Amino acid sequence: MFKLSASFVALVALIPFAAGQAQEWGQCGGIGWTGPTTCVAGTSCQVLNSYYSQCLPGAASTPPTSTPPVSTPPTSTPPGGAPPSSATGLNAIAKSKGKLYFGSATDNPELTDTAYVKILSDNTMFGQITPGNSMKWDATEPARGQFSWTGADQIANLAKGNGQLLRGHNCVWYSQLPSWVSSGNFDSATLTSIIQTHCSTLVGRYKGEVYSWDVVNEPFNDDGTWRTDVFYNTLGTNYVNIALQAARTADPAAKLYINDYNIEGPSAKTTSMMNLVKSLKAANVPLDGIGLQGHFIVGELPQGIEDNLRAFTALGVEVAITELDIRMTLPSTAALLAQQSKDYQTVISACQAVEGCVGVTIWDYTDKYSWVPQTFSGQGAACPWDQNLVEKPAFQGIVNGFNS
Ligand code: 9MR
Repeated sequence: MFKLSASFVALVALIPFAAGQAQEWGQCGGIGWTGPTTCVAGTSCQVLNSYYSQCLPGAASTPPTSTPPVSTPPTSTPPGGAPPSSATGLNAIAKSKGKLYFGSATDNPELTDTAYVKILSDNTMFGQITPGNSMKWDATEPARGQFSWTGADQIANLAKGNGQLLRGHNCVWYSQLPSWVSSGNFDSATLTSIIQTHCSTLVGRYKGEVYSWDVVNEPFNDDGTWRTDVFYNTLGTNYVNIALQAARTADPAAKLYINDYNIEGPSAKTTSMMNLVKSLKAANVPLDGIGLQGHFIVGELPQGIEDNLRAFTALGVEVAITELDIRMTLPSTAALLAQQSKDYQTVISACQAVEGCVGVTIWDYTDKYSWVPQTFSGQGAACPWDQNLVEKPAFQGIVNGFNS
């Protein structure tokens, strides 16, 4: 049975209450929001989507509203529903088709590229951004108790200024983890405290600004066994619980996700992730979503993405495609680009078809700044925009996917 609608009912039953005034750029409403619903002078509360209203500079173009309509959670298009969108920006199209956002990852070094930033900042194109690196542990707590926010703040402020949702990425991950954590030989009580401090400080800093957090990233090996990192080796599976609890306390309104790759279709890893969702839900551990990263190869998509997304949502979580890119062996050819366009369309249409798939994030929008060539020798061209920031056939594939 499909259970997500029950959780939406629970969500919309939460009645927001006023608690002072939100600051400029602060959140002022949205499903599940329990903070302030009015804005400081000179700003007005604008509904960006059903989950997020924000205090934006200037007077309201529509009457200030404390909360968005809560009776219409994001849903996919009903069968035979909305006609193809005439909007041209991918986020505008996604929203017109009932999704919460279409977004992109970005990274700090790229933000000096004005042509790049201009496209990234167009919130009809991208309604959400994810920092590719600057909220990770090595960037935010490079030494124990010493927090560093320069890069993370830059991207959080960019999202605010652009009126874009922010996905936080991430609290606990085996990679880009400073050696003071991975090689500290801490006992379980100390490592618990270290996780709690890190997650609550990180999530707390952006309280009210983040739509969803990848609280735990990549906990499983591809064979479905737990990844034996310092967290698992010291605390067993309980580290997941510890991180999620700390994040919930630090920002009760943020959606808390576990995020992984190779869980987009049926696999041993997918089964393990579904079992984890079930056990966390059964234990009342706070968990709202599963992120399916979506790092794919042209012509090699897993079968059954739509059914798989639906199977996750049936466990009572929302889902999102969080890091989509579809790489190829270089050089790119017309045939490869055409197949890539079809593959983007397949992934987007799977999310479009599933109630509870809230949005799609591409892992940067341009080949100019993709992570792929540095990691996979001889491969690349994975993004919908090319090296020169020109849209590729994949762009139309995304449009077609939302219109399917
Ligand atoms: O895009 C990120 C890249 O710049 C980093 O070098 C890399 C290091 O691990 O991480 C990349 O992002 C990863 C993300 O955080 C988690 N899923 C896989 C992504 C691609 O490696």
